[in-house]
Amino acid sequence: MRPNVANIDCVNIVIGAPPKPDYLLIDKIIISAISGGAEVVITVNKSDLSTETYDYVLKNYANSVDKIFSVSSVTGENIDSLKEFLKGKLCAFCGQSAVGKTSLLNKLFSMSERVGNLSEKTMRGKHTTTSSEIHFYEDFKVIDTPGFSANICEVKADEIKDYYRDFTEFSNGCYFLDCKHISEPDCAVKQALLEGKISKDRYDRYIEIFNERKKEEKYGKY
Ligand SMILES: Nc1nc2c(ncn2[C@@H]2O[C@H](COP(=O)(O)OP(=O)(O)OP(=O)(O)O)[C@@H](O)[C@H]2O)c(=O)[nH]1
Ligand SMILES: [Mg+2]
Ligand SMILES: [Zn+2]
Repeated sequence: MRPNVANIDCVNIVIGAPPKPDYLLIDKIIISAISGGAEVVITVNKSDLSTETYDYVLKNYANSVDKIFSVSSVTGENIDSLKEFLKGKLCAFCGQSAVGKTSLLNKLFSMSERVGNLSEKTMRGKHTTTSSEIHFYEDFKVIDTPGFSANICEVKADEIKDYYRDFTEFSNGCYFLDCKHISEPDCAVKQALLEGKISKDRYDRYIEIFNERKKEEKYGKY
């Protein structure tokens, strides 16, 4: 998968607005990470600029990932808690270009890897880090990866639902054992959605990813 990483304990999805978060990509990374047996955390960087993104992530992802951090590589806010969490694990930092993956690693481990700029016109990153690199520091093993936007979800459409922890806490109540929570009757996940217990954004993107994967399974990826 792109970027190429293997045998990791943990995936740290870094978000940092700007650039505008691509939640579809984030949901795909979560599916890949959980299906691969890795722990998954979201680190919302750039807390010095705004807390809006962090508020959204808390509201929509609290039941979907193992942990959520709000940090700033500029002010150093919560860098210590993130560091404590990373201890003893092999953790890959991933996410869009220019969210601050390399900046965070520099702050965490006093490194001086090259960081990039936001392109002013598009407010998107320019892929400053170009290949995955592993760094070792005492009890820490971290992988910096290039920002990416490729389709990284390789899970079969019908199995994607198993990697939505926010759904699986309700799916015992579905009438059908293999309910995909789309058009089946007596679906406890859709009921929870109606009651506001599941994020509508997460559910809508689930349908989008499901349909995308179905299409790929039928016609191939490209
Ligand atoms: N305000 C603010 N800016 C930050 C913070 N962290 C990083 N930046 C800025 O965000 C831009 C991108 O940082 P990088 O660390 O290069 O981002 P990256 O995720 O490694 O990007 P790629 O290597 O392209 O994938 C730089 O201009 C940083 O100075 C932060 O906590 N606050
Ligand atoms: Mg980088
Ligand atoms: Zn269901």
